[in-house]
Amino acid sequence: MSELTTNKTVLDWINDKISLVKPDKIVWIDGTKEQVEALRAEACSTGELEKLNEELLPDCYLHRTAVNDVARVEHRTFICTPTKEEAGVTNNWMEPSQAYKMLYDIAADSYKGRTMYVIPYSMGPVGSRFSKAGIELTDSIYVVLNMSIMTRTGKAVLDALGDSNDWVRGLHCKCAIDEEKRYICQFPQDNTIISVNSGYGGNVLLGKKCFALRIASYQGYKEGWQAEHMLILGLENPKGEKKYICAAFPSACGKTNLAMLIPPESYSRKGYKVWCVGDDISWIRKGEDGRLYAINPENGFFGVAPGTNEKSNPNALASTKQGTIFTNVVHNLDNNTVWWEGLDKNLPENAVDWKGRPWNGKTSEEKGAHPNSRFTAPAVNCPCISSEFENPHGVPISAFVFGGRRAKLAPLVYQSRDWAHGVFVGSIMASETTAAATGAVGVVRRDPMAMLPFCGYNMGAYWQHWLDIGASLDEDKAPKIFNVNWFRKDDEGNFQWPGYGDNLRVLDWIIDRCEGKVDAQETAIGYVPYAKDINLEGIEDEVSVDTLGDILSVDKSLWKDEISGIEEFYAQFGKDLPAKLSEELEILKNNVK
Ligand code: OXD
Ligand code: MN
Repeated sequence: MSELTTNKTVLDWINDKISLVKPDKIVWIDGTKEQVEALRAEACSTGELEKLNEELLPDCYLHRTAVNDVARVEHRTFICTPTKEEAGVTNNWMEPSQAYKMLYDIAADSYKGRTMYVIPYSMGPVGSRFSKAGIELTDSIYVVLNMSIMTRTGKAVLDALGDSNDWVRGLHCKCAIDEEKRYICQFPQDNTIISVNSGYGGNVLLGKKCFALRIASYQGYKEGWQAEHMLILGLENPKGEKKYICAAFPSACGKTNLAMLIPPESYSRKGYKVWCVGDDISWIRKGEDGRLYAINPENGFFGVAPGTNEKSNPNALASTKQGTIFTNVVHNLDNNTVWWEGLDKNLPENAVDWKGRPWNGKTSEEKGAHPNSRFTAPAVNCPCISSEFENPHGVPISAFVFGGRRAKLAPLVYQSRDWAHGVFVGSIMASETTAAATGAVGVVRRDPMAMLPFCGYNMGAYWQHWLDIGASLDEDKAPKIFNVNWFRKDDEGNFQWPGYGDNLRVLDWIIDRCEGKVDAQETAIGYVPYAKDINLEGIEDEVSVDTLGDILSVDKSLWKDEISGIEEFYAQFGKDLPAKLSEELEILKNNVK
């Protein structure tokens, strides 16, 4: 098949990679349905995909990865900048020429006997001023089909790119899926990503974490915008007014659930609605009116399957009913559908587990789906997808929300005093580990802005970038910054807040604060709601006014302990820590005295 562009920078780079990996055949992905269909058929003929029940799950497929290749590999992820300083203390670093040599040695001849797929893709709607193009070369049809869901692909992307050199190079080689030679390397200065020896989504769908966060965060730093690990949701009130919130949480805090929240009955009855613009990544820029606008650069959801069900997230579940690729879930042979732990009580008995072994949900001791099994679902399937999803200008942001899992420390919600304090609040974000994640429960993991594994440059410079963005905004136009904690526990270890849809009650207060409609009490850590201002209509039996008072309380003695943790965390940044953040820490210290 012939080349789809005359862009010399594109063709030269591809030719160079062809002579490195030596494919038997080259296929350009043109973005047509016919090509996707043909590739699906080919993947089914080799067993790479299995077609699921066409009536129950039309156009849906199942894939299993190698058992040693089921998650992102942070310890094998590198930021390859000329100096270690540019990558900063929170990233693994490799010197670029050394990294290229190592990767090219691994990649050399690795496409022999295989096909090279050339995927032109756009992060963001094609033609939007927010959007950026990428080209991923891969030897995996699974990658092509996932990228076709997660991004906008095909000739239109190349047409929009024209002969520009502003595009991100991505080379993916499956090689032998050897975990000892698995590397995910980002070269921010070269707009380049190289991923070898993996076939798992987060390592190989190069548009997502590698480009839209690691490379893009660096592009944003250089070009005056932001790439953040944030969902975007729109909250519509009964008057039809929509306000948009961007929110960042570490993994296992329910980000996809919040992005697709179903309002409680007492709210939906009055006409409140929640619209999903994105569930994982935001690209944010200043608009002509001086406000910040955000787009979701993705085109689909790469969600964790286990725990997704009719109650936890009916919108996500509905999104998976068509055109979806399931990875490492249970294959129910009775009706040729899929299942995972936490889907429903109908445990399949005649099934195949994620490792491809016969599995009986009623008798097996082992889990059937991998805990990190995934669905790759088109965003258009989502019943609550926002009408602004494709808006090339993005949506105006009223509030940034940070959060984590803290049993006692952080109140249900608090607002920062101002932008710089808000950046401090984001920088000290942390979550306590759950039993499911590791053996050790309650260990505090710092994950500033949920960007620890995704910031493509020095975290200190990233914080300074946040501070600089704030300084460039008029105060009345800058989004307000909040922190939430859905996970407060009583002394018996029970969650005190119902979470899920009821989190809307907190978002409602946040929007009221943004509009200056409600007072708050100033505490040592920021503004906390008066209990009377959190609407408990319909959950008075579940959450008493006393309980609400409890989860809104700020315990200064706990914050004193927290300060030691923050100091220890900050210490590693040395001179890279912005002075403003040290000042904010001093203010907090004084406030909790
Ligand atoms: C994700 C993650 O998969 O943050 O989105 O790990
Ligand atoms: Mn994520």
